[in-house]
Amino acid sequence: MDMQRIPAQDGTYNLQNYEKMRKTFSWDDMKKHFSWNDTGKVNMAYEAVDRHAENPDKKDKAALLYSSPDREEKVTFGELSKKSNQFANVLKKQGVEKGDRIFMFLPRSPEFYATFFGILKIGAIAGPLFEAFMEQAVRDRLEDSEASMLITTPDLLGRVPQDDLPDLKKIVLIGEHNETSDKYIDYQQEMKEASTDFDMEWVDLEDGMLIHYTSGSTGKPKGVYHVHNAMVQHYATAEWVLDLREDDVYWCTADPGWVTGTSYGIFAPWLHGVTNVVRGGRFSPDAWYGTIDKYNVSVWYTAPTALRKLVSAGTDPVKKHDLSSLRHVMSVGEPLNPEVITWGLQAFDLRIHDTWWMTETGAQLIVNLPSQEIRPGSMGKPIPGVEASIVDNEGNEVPPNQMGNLAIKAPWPAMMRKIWKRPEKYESYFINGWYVSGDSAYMDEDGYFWFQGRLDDVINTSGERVGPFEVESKLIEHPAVAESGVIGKPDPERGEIVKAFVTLNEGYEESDDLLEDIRQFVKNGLSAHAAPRELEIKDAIPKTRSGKIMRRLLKSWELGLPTGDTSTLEE
Ligand code: 6R9
Repeated sequence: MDMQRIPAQDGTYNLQNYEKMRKTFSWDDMKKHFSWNDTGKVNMAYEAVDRHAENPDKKDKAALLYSSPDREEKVTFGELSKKSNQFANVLKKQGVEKGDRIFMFLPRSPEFYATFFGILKIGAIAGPLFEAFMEQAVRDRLEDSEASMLITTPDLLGRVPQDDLPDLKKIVLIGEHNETSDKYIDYQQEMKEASTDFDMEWVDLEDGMLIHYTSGSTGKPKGVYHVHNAMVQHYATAEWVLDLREDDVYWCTADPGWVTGTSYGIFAPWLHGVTNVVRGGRFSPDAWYGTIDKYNVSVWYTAPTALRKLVSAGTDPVKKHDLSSLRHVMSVGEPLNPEVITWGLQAFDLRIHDTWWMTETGAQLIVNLPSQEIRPGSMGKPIPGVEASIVDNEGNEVPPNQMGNLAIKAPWPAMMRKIWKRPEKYESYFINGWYVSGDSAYMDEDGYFWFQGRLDDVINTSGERVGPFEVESKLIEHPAVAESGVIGKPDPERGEIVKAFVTLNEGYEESDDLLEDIRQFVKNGLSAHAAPRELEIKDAIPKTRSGKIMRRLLKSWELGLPTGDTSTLEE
């Protein structure tokens, strides 16, 4: 094991004494920071937006600094409060009620944030989708959630299923369009007519706020359900882990279709009234460094896949920009390679702080804090108020340095409260009082956690979770494909890539055109990140006697590893 250690950065931090805090902290202490602790009136939209809009010193402060290649905009807390009130009124006019699922299929834009908080203000549940989704991915999520309304743009409308979704009553269109049916609601028109005053729907801490769909190893994507109570942990981790201060300019590069883009791209900074940078458009090293330079970003939360691309672009683009505003850098989504940390020290003269958590956990759990030593390759230690451990398959803790299931003692404030409509799925995460993450890891003698891999077949490609089952299902919809098996194959830049094996139906011959056609079919049906980067034709797909695809065997073959126990392999 690499025993290189990087000492804490000099300076004072919001959380200076981790060990002491860990011993004395209780979540009840954190609740005192919220007005609902006294008033009993709860809504995330109040704590993240309206509270600042009501504060004369804060209302004209920039909440959002938005830029994309063709648009630039500043939105203050006061403006965001009014815009989201207007949208809440638009929803009210349509009869939207507390608990309804309102889905969002939008590019990153100022309208995203106004409509998002409008949804929360009326007590409905927001379901943000990745802009990159294609029709099948959008359909699966709208169908399962029984969403009654979708907010999208005319550009994306072509990927919205228009039939067989009986619950989907209305579609709000943001932008010029020619739709005439009363199924469509014109955003500009309705917003113009809507009042900027709205009576917030006060909800219970345990009421639903947000659903993020995520992939598992079997079945369709599952709806991970989060409640308003999660704010307690977003607030705490923004203070300790993001180390946010009043005058920070914060940039989280994640898309709000991903939990990082909501928990840390929306809630964490705004619960503290901190200015939040949002960038539309594609990744390029110049554009990213340019964003830090232009807005004087001081706290930056990004992902290994982007950092690895920055590393390969070298230090020349770094030198072209003034990055001296940066004070604190963090990463999430995949293992953070020690080389990337070493590079961060050279390029920015800063440590890059790895953080570990999941869609299901709602907020950061295991982290590297600025006041602590970093052991490159380690995810760090649990935040105060959270107990993490390594357990065996029966939920018994194992000694240090022994590999097992990375597990968290339930509950914690931001934990999912259900899997939408699948109680048995939700229950299956918990063993013996532990939430079992599906990751394997070990803990060293000093309490640092080290990630080892996924225990299931879920693929992590460029930080995006891809379920092999979804891709396999799509592949066999192609007329040429008889059977399919999908694995994650290690890749230096993307972490893993999606590799698919297929057998062909009678009458089809292998050709480059056919392979490309199958790839495109998945891309157009699901999304670009789910499309197999490698596709191989086989005579047969290995399966168990009960008919389950043996992905592990495909992977061993692919990597030239021993195949292990194949006793259940079908003849
Ligand atoms: C927030 C988020 C969760 C899975 C998780 C693990 C992987 C996340 C990581 C990490 C190693 C880290 N993962 N952070 N692996 N080191 N710091 O990523 O949510 O998309 O649900 O993914 O991602 O495998 O189980 P989500």
